[in-house]
Amino acid sequence: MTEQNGKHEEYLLNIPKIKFTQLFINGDFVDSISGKKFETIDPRTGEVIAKIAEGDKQDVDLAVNAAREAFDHGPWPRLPGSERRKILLKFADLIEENINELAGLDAIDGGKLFSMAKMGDIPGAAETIRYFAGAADKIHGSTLKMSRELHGYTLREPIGVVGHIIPWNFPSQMFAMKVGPALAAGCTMVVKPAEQTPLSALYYAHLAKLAGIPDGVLNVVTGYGHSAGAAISSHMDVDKISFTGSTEVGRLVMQAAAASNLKPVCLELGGKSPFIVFDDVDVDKIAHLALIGTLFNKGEICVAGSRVFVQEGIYDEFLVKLLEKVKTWVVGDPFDPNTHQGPQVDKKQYERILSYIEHGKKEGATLLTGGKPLGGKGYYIEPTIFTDVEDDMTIAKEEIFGPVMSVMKFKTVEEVIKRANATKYGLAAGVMTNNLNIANTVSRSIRAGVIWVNCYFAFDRDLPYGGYKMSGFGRDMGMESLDAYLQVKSVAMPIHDSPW
Ligand code: TXE
Repeated sequence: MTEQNGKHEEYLLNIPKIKFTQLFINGDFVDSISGKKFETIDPRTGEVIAKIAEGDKQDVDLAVNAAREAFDHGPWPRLPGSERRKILLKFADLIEENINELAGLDAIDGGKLFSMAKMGDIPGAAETIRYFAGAADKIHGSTLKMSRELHGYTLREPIGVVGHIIPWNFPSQMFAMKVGPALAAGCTMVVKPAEQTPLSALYYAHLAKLAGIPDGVLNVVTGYGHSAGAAISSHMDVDKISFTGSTEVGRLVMQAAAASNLKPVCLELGGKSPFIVFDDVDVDKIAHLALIGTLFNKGEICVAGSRVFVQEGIYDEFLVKLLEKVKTWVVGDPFDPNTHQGPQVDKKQYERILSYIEHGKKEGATLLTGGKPLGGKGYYIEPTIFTDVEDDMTIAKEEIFGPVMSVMKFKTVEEVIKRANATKYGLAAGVMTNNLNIANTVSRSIRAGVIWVNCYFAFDRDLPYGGYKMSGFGRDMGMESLDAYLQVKSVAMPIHDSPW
């Protein structure tokens, strides 16, 4: 583990000052009506970074009213798409100009690697905004060939006021992938960032205002899920919910949406993705990829390929390579450029992961490496690999959301397809083979929203992703996600005289 909090280390200069701690409603930073605040914690130390305004139902009402007014009477939905595009491009430029500050906020708030945030998350967020900015002036309906003497066409209109409820593992990317298409479509919105990582969302709100996004279009209510989040899901004036988080809360959001105004929801939930390795691969290369597939972002990623199925012919060699590689994996301060893995986001996740590790040990899996907390303070956990994992063990079935890999042996294609699909989740899968027939067969047989063949985490703005089964429904990214923020209106008129 690298040294934590070495006061004289240059990399600690990247720790940002906290500028925004209030709710952002109707273009202004304001305190919550109750005056309450909650603490956001630095997972490197467990210490308080800042006290943040705790929004609840009353604040959500204000934010939704502002968004409603901006939707019903404001300029944003009525602007030509080219005008929205210009403003969104400016927003993206401002994000890039503030890259250090934003990367620092995500690193201190969520334990994310500063280097990764700076190279990936923040420029990625800016590019996502640009991708959807480019779509803002290309939202078209169709001309319909009707069966009678009628002329028909469709209009695609913004869906209205959107509630975005987002998690803590990718605060910037999640913000951009939800807000980008909704803004491009002409929607107005209320964003509730996760209570663990509220800081960057408030900074994005400030940049959105600077970019010229009109007041009321983008509101941010920080606070807890059971109060602020629940108030958004059950609000009668919210027209659509886009949620990313746990399957349990996804169910609550859907129930609240159904019990209130039947608003449509998109849910991107948990996963337990298989990473399948056939015995014709370059073992060294794929062992490295498998490790990244589980440990990237300290395992806090919904598409983690944490169920690693290895064909029997290379099983032993694969384990040797995994062990060799995990020894070079550095856990430490996320601001240190040498670190591969920072602390887990908070105490709750840290304890939850450690308890899954205990389940693995008790249920008889072999602990190849890791399995313990690291360091005196903060929420660090050793990269952990279990072998001889059986399909019905808890660690093979449940989403751990931490640096814990389960390795399993298989013999045949048919067997591995069956076992890979034996999960309630269906978010992603990896298929590692040079045999095209196998790659095609497995890709088409796995019930999951994204299949990566001979690669993993190959995200792209143009690649829609989302779940099958209890991993949810709806897609983020790609033009599919823009569709989710649009309504289709059909218009019909007689070509000559009215037939009626
Ligand atoms: O998630 P929650 P938690 C999974 C992962 C993780 C587990 C628990 O397995 O270990 O979920 O994490 C808001 N109404 N994922 O407890 O609670 C909450 O404030 C409305 C996978 O942090 O689902 C936050 O903004 N909203 C995942 C968001 O929901 C509510 C990413 C997510 O928090 C609410 C995160 C309610 N009643 C966790 N209760 C992924 N798919 O990437 C909470 N929230």
